[in-house]
Order: sequence, then structure tokens, then C-alpha cells
Amino acid sequence: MSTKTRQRPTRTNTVWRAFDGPLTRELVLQPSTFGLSQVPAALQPDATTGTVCGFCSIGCSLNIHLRSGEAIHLTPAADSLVNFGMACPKGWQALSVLKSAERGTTPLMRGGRGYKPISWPEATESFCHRIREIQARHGRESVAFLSTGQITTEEMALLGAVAKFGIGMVHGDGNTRQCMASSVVAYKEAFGFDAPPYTYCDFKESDVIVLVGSNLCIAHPILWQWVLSNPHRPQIIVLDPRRTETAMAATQHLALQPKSDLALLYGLAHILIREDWIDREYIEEHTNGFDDFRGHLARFGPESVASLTGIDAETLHEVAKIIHEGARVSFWWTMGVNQSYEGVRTAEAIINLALMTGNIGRPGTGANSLTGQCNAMGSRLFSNTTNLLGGFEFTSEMHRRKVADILGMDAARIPDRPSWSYNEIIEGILSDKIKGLWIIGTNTAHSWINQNTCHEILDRLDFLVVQDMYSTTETAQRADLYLPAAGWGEKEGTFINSERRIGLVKKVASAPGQALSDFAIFRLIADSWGCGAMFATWSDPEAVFHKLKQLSRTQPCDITGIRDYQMIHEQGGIQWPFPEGNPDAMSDGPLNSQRRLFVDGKFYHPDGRARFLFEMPREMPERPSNRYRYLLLTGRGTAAQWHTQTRTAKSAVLRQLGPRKVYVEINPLDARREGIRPDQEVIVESQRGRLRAKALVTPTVQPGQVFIPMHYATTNKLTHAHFDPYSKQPSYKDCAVCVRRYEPWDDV
Ligand SMILES: Nc1nc2c(c(=O)[nH]1)N[C@H]1C(S)=C(S)[C@@H](COP(=O)(O)OP(=O)(O)OC[C@H]3O[C@@H](n4cnc5c(=O)[nH]c(N)nc54)[C@H](O)[C@@H]3O)O[C@H]1N2
Ligand SMILES: Nc1nc2c(c(=O)[nH]1)N[C@H]1C(S)=C(S)[C@@H](COP(=O)(O)OP(=O)(O)OC[C@H]3O[C@@H](n4cnc5c(=O)[nH]c(N)nc54)[C@H](O)[C@@H]3O)O[C@H]1N2
Ligand code: SF4
Ligand SMILES: [Mo]
Repeated sequence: MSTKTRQRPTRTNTVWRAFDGPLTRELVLQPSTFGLSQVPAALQPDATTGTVCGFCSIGCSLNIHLRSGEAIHLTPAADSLVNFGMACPKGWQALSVLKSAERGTTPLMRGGRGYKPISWPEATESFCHRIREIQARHGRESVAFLSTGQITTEEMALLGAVAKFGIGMVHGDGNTRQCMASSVVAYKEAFGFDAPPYTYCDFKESDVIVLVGSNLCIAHPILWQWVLSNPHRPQIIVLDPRRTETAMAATQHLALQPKSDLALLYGLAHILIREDWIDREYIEEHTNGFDDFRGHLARFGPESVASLTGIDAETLHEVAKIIHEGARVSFWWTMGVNQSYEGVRTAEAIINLALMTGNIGRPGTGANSLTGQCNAMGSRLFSNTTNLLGGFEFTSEMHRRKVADILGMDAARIPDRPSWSYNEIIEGILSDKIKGLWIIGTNTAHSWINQNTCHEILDRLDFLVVQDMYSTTETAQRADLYLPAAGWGEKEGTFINSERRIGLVKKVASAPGQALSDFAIFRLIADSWGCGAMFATWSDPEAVFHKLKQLSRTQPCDITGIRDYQMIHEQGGIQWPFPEGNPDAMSDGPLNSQRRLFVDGKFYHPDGRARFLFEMPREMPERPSNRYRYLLLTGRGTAAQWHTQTRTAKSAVLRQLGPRKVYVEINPLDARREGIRPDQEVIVESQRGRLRAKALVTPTVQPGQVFIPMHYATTNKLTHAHFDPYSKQPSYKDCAVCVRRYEPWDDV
């Protein structure tokens, strides 16, 4: 390990656990190992271009080295504002996952015995014919789409416009529902717009960093590097039931009981008020609802909070004091918060802490939700699913007219209702309201909660279209029609990263066979449907980008000051908002590269104030019982595995860096109690299904809890379909299971 990254050995030690093994250490830490001098002459690049990584939402800049216009290898961009010369294993391997025999090379139609290859005209004609037929028989709303945070913003916008304004669908949602919906609702309610306020530099400038349900070392490895580059020797407080890699590297780990966050956060707020450790001036000038919140907190004294959370009153007090003493405190959260039956209120409880202590709008502060996928943030603004394009409301006639005017379309074509959410679409299939479904860039049959029912449900459809890079995904294999899509690196467009930075992705490789970019597929479908004329000026991604700019005008996410793609490229990404005429856009010098929101204390509600929101905690719907003794937590396993592994499993290097087979982490006390030895095969069972796994006996999970990564096809056989009532986000991290030894007669 290089000495540079070992400024504070006690912390870095454990970080690299995620990448254990000499090979990966080099991959992550020493780009120079892969210096161009070592590349054989025949493979020397003749050009290099910059792009943004297509896996996680950090949005690392990568330099792609080309020969005759095709990528031959890549290195992380040393001058990047985001990743300063580093990448995690997924980034390093981004090109290798494109080359696979499992890539779709031609459209496929399900026939009598399996699938038969068809041409694009046949595919789009069949798509339109079947969908028209279903709509004629069951109504316009009987066909829906499910999309993704992993295509470009321009593709999302085109899909949302073609599907809703062209084809007349009303319902279309994205996999971002599984991921970000709770943060979206929390921000809208508290700030008046879905606006994560931070810039990554805040990790570097904080003196207290609070991470709630966020395993940065695994899920956002380069952000952990930002934490390590912090010169203030920050306090790092991690709230996570598991002793994750991040928790081990923190200065304080609160291993709270799962889903007791709300009580704990209210407990902290209670102490902050009691000790008068709050910023009265900030509360007075910039917020609403504090007095009611204070009243609500009366019930969350440290003693009762201790009994609910498992965190004693003294520790709670100590943490409140650290927050009070910090001059710059930043609060960050991810799926341990959002994926919950009370995710919205938990996110809002974090926002409340930032507001009441005045930790917002200044360097090193903020109530900061970390996004997951490379373009989840693009989806939040421009996918035309829950919001009308650009963060507008479908229900507002004024908004519909405004959007229609900008796009030169008939306002009557815009639905006057928001879409059903993902779970409502799935339930709609069950109640025969949805008969046709178009799935783009998400692997529903693996990743949706409670998979057994999900499989049955997908099989009920009259027509399932799956558009994916690979024809072998669990979902593609259930399709009536499969459309082969180009992936990251094979097309152009923009992504928006977690810190609201718009980055440019380039075409650096050719898609295999007849696979087409999603953009091209949406245009073909529009033409075949007969609504192509509506999209005549949506000719290429950059033309669409200019439309999105116009839609954003005067919205909080105004990007009218971005001249064109070239400007994004030159600046290494530009954070929204970036309105026309802003001082940065006017100057010839370099842009202010780290921009945060709410510097002036003005929020997006009409009165300019942020709101305190709160509610009593709810009962966990499925608590462990005598029969199902353990609470199952799920999440990310290693830095080398991405979600359902359709992409990462294609790389020989990445396959070496994550366990191939499903495993369950179980505490040594529980293992002993169940008579389970390390590495033994076990059965994990919930009320809904069971799976076979290898036991990883480890004290990183608490007694009474077990953990299984989401990367394995069987994990969601166990999960229990329940949701946050406001965001409709699935609560993936709490259901009751039993664990026992596998016996030879077990049929699993
Ligand atoms: N390597 C890798 N990186 C990824 C991804 C990937 O698949 N692989 N996916 C990306 C995506 S889309 C996302 S959304 C992010 C997710 O990033 P994270 O949210 O950081 O990842 P998770 O492992 O899902 O969940 C984080 C933690 O929540 C904890 N947790 C569970 N229940 C509770 C609870 O009740 N309270 C608290 N406080 N914590 C709890 C879990 O123990 C887990 O350690 O990662 C992104 N980055
Ligand atoms: N138990 C449990 N389940 C979970 C979670 C959990 O923590 N626990 N986390 C949830 C979260 S946060 C998320 S984000 C979801 C992720 O769940 P999914 O979205 O299902 O996961 P991916 O494997 O990323 O699937 C993306 C699909 O898109 C394809 N693809 C990639 N790029 C492109 C492209 O450019 N065009 C097209 N057309 N296709 C493309 C890939 O091949 C892949 O099949 O899983 C959720 N499920
Ligand atoms: S940290 Fe995220 S954006 Fe950076 S290289 Fe890894 S997957 Fe890509
Ligand atoms: Mo996610």
C-alpha cells in the first residue's frame, strides 16, 4: 500500500479489506502500474478521451484510450474534480464487461420453442401492434413501463416523452423507486424541491461526519477517499446495525437495532434542545414548524430511546455533544434509511438535525442523501415518471401547458395524473389492470422485493418487452420480446452524479451485432408507432439536452447557462443549478468547481423556509418470532459486485473479487445455537421462500440478525413486500427468517 494513502493507518487498514488481495490493491491505488509504457506497441492508443463511469453515482472521470476510435483500455482521470486519479475495481473493469457472449446482438421474439432472432423493423412493428391491441382491449392505461437510473438523461427524457406523450401510457416508473424515492419525498417536503445540497468537498471540510445506513467503503469507495483526504481529523460517526467496513474505520460506531433510527435521531434532537445546543437564529430565520417538533420530541428522552435502539443514554449524549461541538457537521445517508417502511420520516429526522444546528449551506455541512446509480439523479429530474419533465407536476395545468409550449406539443397529450409507483404497477398486473409491460435497463425479476410473487406476476402479462444489454438476465428470460441495447461506453449523453454534477459520457466502443442505443430504439419505436413527427427535433442526444435546458429554466435545477456538451467536457462536469447569466457562466476563468445549495438560507418553498417534519415511529411489520428468529438485512456485499451482477459478473477480474456463491453472515453466538460451523451450507427461510447459502460466521452482524448481499438471484425470495407509505420505496432490510443446517434431503 502506498504511504500516501496511509496518513492515518488505523482508518485505512480496514478500508482496503473490500479490495483485499495484491491485485486489487494495485488496481485501486496505483494507476501507474498500468502505465502506457507496459502496453505492447500494437495496442498503443492513438487518442484519449474523457468520460464518466457508468456504475455508481459518484461519477468518476475516466480517461479512455482509443485506437482507431475504439477503446482499448482506460485509466482514472488524474485531474478529475471527483475522483482525483482513482477508481474502484468496477470503474477499472468498465470496458471488459461490454465484451461478453451474453450480449444481445439481435431482437428476439418468443416463439413455440424458445426465442427466434428477428429484424428491427419486425421487432418495432410487433411492439406497436401488440401494445395497440392491448390498449384497444383494456384501455390506454393497461400498458406501463419500468425504467432505470442507468441510462443517459437524454434517453430517459426521450423514453418518458415517447411513452407518455406519444404512445399514451400513463404509468411508468423506475428502479430509482427502490433506491431514492424516500429521499426525494423528504427533500420535497422539507426543502420544497428534490435537491441534495452538497458538494463532495464537504466530506473534506467537515469536522464531524455522520453516516446513517451508509456503507461508504463498499458502496461509494471514492467518497471514502474524500473522507480520508479530510485534514481536520474528523469525528466519523456511523449508525448501522452491522459492523461494516465503514463502521470499523469510523471513530464511533452506533450498532443500533435495525429500524430504530427514527427514535435515535429524535433522541439526539431531544438532547440538543435540552442542552440548548441548537442554532436559534437559524431556526428563527430559515425554518417553519420547530415548536411543534420540539413538542413531539418530549417523548424521546434518552432512557426510552435507549430501550428502543439499544444505544445507551450516555453514548447518545456523547454523540449529541460531538455534533454540538463540531463547527462543520455533515449528515449523510443511503439505503439503511431510504429502504424502510418509515424511510421518508427518517430522512426528514436527519434533515431536522442539520436545520436545528444550522449545519446547512456552509462548507462541510448538510443533510446529504447519497444516490446509488450513475444517473439516478438524472432520473429524479428528467425521466417523466413521478415528475413531469424538469421537476414539474403532472397535476398542474399550468405546468403541463408550460412543458407543452417549450416542447412544441399539444398539452392535451400530457397525462394529468402522476404515474403509479413501481409497486402499484406490479399490483396492477395482479389485478389485471396492467397487461403489457416494457422494462428498460432494470432486472426486476432479481431485484424486486419478494421475488416469487414477482415472477408469477411477470408471467401473467399478455406482453412483456425487455430492453437490456444482455439477453440472459432473469428478466430478459421471461420476455415475449427482447430488444438488444447498447450499454455505457457505446453511446453518448449525460449523467448527473450525487453532487448534482452533470457529466458527459462518450461513445468509445461499438455495440455488438445489431444492438442499438436506447436512444435509437426509442426513436425507432416512435417512428413505428406513427408519432415520430412529434420527436423530429429530438434528433440526437445533444439536441435533447438543449430541450432539457429550456425545461429547466427558472426551476431550481436551472441549467440554461451550460452552453453545450463541449462546455461540460471542458469543465469536467458542471453542477446544477447553472442558470444563464450566473457569475460563473459569465466568467472566462475556471468555474467554481464545488457548489453547494442554500448558501443564502433560502429554500424552495414559497416562503423560502425549510420545514421540520416528524411522526411517531411505526411498528416493524414482520418482527422475528419463535419460528423465524432472525432479522434479515440485505445490501451491498463487495466493491466489485454491482446489483444483480449482470454486468460485473462478465469481468474475469471482478469475478475474482467477490464471492461467487450466496452466503449469509451470522453471529458466532447464533451459529453455535443453531449448530452451524463456519462455511457450512445452511438453509435460510422466510414465510415466502428459502435459499441455500454458505454460513459466514462473523461478529460483524449482531446476535439475532443475519445479512445476505442483494447480488445473488435468490436473496429476494426471502424479502417481504412492504413499503414506505409516502415514497412507496420497498423496505428491503427487514424481514424475519430462520437459519438451519442444510441436510442432503433438502430440496433447495
Ligand atoms: N459495490 C457496489 N456499490 C454500489 C452498488 C452496488 O451494487 N455495488 N449499488 C449502488 C446503489 S444503486 C446504491 S442505492 C448504493 C447503496 O449504498 P448503501 O446504502 O451504502 O448500501 P447498502 O449495503 O444497501 O446499505 C447500507 C447499510 O445499511 C445498513 N442498514 C440496514 N438496516 C439498517 C437500519 O435499520 N438502520 C441503519 N442505520 N442502517 C441499516 C446495512 O447494514 C448496510 O451496511 O450503492 C451504490 N454503490
Ligand atoms: N434485497 C435487496 N434488493 C434490492 C436492494 C437491496 O438493498 N436489497 N437494492 C435495490 C436498489 S437500491 C437498486 S438501485 C436495485 C437495482 O436493481 P436492478 O436495476 O434490477 O439492478 P441492475 O443489475 O443494475 O440491473 C440493471 C439492468 O440494466 C442493464 N443495463 C445496463 N446498462 C444498460 C443500458 O444502457 N441500457 C439498457 N437497456 N440496459 C442496461 C443491465 O444489464 C441490467 O440487467 O435493486 C434493489 N434491490
Ligand atoms: S466509485 Fe463508482 S463511479 Fe467511481 S469507478 Fe467505482 S463504480 Fe465507477
Ligand atoms: Mo440503488
